[in-house]
Amino acid sequence: MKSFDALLNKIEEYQTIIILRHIHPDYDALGAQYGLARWLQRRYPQKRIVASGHEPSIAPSFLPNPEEISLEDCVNALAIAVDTSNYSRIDGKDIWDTCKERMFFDHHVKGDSLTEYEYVDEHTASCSEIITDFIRTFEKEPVALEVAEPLYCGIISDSIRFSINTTTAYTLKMASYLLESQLDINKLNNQVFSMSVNLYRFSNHLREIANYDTKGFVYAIINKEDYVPYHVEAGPAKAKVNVFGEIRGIQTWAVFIEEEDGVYSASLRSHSMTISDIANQFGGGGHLCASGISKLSRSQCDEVIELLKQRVLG
Ligand SMILES: [Mn+2]
Repeated sequence: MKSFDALLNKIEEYQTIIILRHIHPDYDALGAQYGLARWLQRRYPQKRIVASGHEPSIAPSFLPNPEEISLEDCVNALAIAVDTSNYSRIDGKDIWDTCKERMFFDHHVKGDSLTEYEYVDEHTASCSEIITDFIRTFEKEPVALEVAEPLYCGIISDSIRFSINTTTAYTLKMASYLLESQLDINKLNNQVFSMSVNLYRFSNHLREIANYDTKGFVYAIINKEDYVPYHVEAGPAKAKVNVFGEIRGIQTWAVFIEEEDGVYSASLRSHSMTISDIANQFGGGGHLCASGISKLSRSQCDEVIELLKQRVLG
């Protein structure tokens, strides 16, 4: 792991710097990406700083879609990936592969060793707070609003409004620093946590189809016919896993969503019990108490459910 000084020195060597995020970007990935890109653009107006990737960004009213860059322009550039240290999860692997050197900032359980220019702290609630700390190290004044807003959204999104046990004094210190930029907290909370009527109604349906038979454990199998009628996408539908965390006495909860015919992806959550090892057994990963798995068959979903059940029943 490199110091922030060493990482900034490396950035300063390059004229073109391309910042990438993970596939299916969430607010933390986007917050870290745009927060870092906008800060670098302001600090080094003579450099070309590009926030890139191939998938559209969520909430396009708030953040722009990624900028396309030709691979020719990547040859002498530095690539920086945020919110992932797994090669397979980078949105823009062609860009990453083509760039001259690579760097990443992440807060997941460490994945691949992609480059020596890395900063990984799996004990932070969000990658956005790492980027905030990085910026704060070199910045005496509060940052511009356009830098602070995406970073703050990333922090409140991954820490679920400072409510899960990954939230630390460090998280709040970083948020406090961003607040010096005169953020509109209410506006940003609405931006991240409000939802369409369709998604709201889907989340009610999700509560209805869930299985509550095991004390302390709730799960739902979401088939296409459960979310397609609500006109919601699989990604936002799966993210509604969080509704089960509100149940008193719940320890572990999970959703399994059908993405293609017969192929499911899962989100596993717990308040404090480690569940990432179960995700690892099926090729998934993430955080100790918040993990994901992709490409599960329907019968593998049952296997995961059984393991979670056993974990809860101890
Ligand atoms: Mn994250």
